[in-house]
Amino acid sequence: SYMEQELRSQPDTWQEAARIGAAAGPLPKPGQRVAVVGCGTSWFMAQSYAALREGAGMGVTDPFAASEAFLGSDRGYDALVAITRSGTTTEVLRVLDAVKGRIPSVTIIGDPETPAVALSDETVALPFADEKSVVQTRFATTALTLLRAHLGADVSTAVREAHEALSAPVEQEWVDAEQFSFLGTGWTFGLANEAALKMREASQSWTESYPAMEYRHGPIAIAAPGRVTWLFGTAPQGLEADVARTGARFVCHARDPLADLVLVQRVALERARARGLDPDSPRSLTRSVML
Ligand code: F1P
Repeated sequence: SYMEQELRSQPDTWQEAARIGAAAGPLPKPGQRVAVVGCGTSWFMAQSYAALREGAGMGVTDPFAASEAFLGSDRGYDALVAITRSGTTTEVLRVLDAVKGRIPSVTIIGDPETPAVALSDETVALPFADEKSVVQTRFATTALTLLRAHLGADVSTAVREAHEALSAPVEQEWVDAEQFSFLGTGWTFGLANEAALKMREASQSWTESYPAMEYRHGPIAIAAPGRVTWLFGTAPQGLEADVARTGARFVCHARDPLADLVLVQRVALERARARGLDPDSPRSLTRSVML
């Protein structure tokens, strides 16, 4: 499948992104107030980038689902970043139209020849990470890798551990599980949202996602034997024991969280196969969602 080919190429496209990320001129400068928008997977990458940029002390960075962006008020943003693989997503185009003349700098991360780019000032293109599949894998993670590199992170560990995630076993318990809850904190909350979406899109799986400590405030009520609680990053104290008491399987790997997302993409693929689904033709989805 395209999905498998594309997800397997991620370590290479990440390496390429790391090379160009540090010098990507059109991205926001330190100190600027930034809004980041996208839909679906691209929104979740916006969430991760926003947490990373604020965490790096680069300035206020607010992520929005493009459909729910700040349009009614002027919040004084210096720059807008829109993440969009297709460059044709209706809600993204509406934001770009609405901020014209109100936000001084608008940058698209995506394809260079699209309606989105026509409505923006600058583009960061990732042609080597474009995809044929409906379900996004490498475009999103490569965009986030570029952004990590631009924020000064050394992504060589992520690249190495993505290789390792591609050869790690996909456990039968994950293929058979009835339900998954994905958890994260800070920038890995966006990855948890993305992991949950990947499993829904590719394999019709029942999944949920929460900030790690929010999970204890209600959602843990559905944790039970035969279900999986999968945490990206470092486990907050006490969480593993709480999950263990429910009988759910607790999963938390000591690898770069973005590399661990690669393993979840493989779980989604294996679950699709086990159910006789074609991951390249997800139910009710199209490659770009337009009105
Ligand atoms: C984003 C998106 C995907 C989703 C589906 C439809 O599109 O919503 O996240 O998985 O494939 O498109 P884009 O704006 O990044 O092209």
